[in-house]
Amino acid sequence: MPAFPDVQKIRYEGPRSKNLLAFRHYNADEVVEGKTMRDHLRFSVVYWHTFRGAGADPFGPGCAVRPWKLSDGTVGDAIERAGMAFEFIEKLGAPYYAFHDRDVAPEGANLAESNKNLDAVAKVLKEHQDRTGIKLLWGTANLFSNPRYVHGAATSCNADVFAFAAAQVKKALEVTKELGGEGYTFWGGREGYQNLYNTDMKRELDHLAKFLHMAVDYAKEIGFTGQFYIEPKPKEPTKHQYDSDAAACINFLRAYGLEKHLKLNLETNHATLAGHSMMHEMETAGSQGYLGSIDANTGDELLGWDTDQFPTNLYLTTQCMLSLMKYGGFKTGGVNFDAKVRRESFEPVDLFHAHIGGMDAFAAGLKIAAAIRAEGELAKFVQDRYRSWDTGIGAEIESGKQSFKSLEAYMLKQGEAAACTSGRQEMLENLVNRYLY
Ligand code: XLS
Ligand code: NI
Ligand code: NI
Repeated sequence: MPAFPDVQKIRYEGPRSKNLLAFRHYNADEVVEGKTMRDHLRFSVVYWHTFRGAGADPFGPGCAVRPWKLSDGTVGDAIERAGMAFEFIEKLGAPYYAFHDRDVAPEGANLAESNKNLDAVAKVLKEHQDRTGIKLLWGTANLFSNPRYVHGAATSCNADVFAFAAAQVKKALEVTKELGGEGYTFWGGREGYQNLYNTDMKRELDHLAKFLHMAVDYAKEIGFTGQFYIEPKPKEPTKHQYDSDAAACINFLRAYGLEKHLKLNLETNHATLAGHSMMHEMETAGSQGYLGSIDANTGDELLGWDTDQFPTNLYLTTQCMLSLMKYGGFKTGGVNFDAKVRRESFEPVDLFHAHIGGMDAFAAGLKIAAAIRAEGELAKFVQDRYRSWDTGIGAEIESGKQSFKSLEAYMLKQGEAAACTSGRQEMLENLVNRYLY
């Protein structure tokens, strides 16, 4: 039985369309800068919010109406839900999806049972993938919901919990490989602290690194060649998450010899929780060669927690696409909608409206960014701003031909630095606006 009998395949109808169940900007086959929109954006639907989220908040349970069972239920329920999930993704026309082990299959009474459940559902997922051509962007393991993870997983004070988490990730890696997953993400669910009086931070960080090394080793052993990602987030659920932002993650990876094995999966709402813009996080990662994938969503500026809303802001998507294209686009990652509909949007069709809006906002962002890049004014301004480094003293500093001593001699002769020019922030903001309307 179809889950969405009233919704047909979502089509591109162009910017003038008034059909709210059609794309106005996302035209999968349209070529932008020599690549189709499909290949630029690599949209992905998340299993957790979209097929398991009921809309609960701290004041009450969720009230989402879904054609599938939202609670864990049996393996049979999970298999039925998988069919409906693929119906949704196929009608939406997203080429990818992503999941945690426990999103797709119910946890059993013990590890062996949980693994068996996962295998049974993975078999069905594989069939749906083969039938529809929808691919797995990345897999991951839920190392934060079960009470055993109360003090974290890889950073738990309890070594047995570390061992359980390792076994769970081992299995999740095998399943991800089996399903042809193009990546595997580590989000440090409860890897952080609530209170430093009871925390040995150094030991916890050492353990986290050990855990990631074990994952890398095991991937090699089984021939899983997908990209590993670490997903920065500064807080929630813990007061301080160790993977707090892009810069902290890159430092951690380099400090523990993991820099060749992981890239970052950046999320907009996590960036804002860290006091950064998404563009800041993308520039931080991109400039250091760590830009892997993005979890597309947005927060609410009046609420201030990880509300994971669908992105509709064209400034945000334009900035994301400008940064992404500057660093050469996705190699393995994609635009993954780690986003959920509001508790009040409880009808099944709201899932379509939410994803259509997010996809259209990113497609428009892509076109706007491409237009800005084609004109080249912004890039030229930046190039010009640094022109003192292209020749003369600047070029000599960059190429290592100068020292403090020689620079003192140079300045003693000059007497004063050449005059600075305006940063022209307002002019550039106006320039960007020109492409938006
Ligand atoms: C939570 C994270 C999570 C990861 C996957 O805030 O965004 O959903 O993306 O574990
Ligand atoms: Ni995320
Ligand atoms: Ni989040």
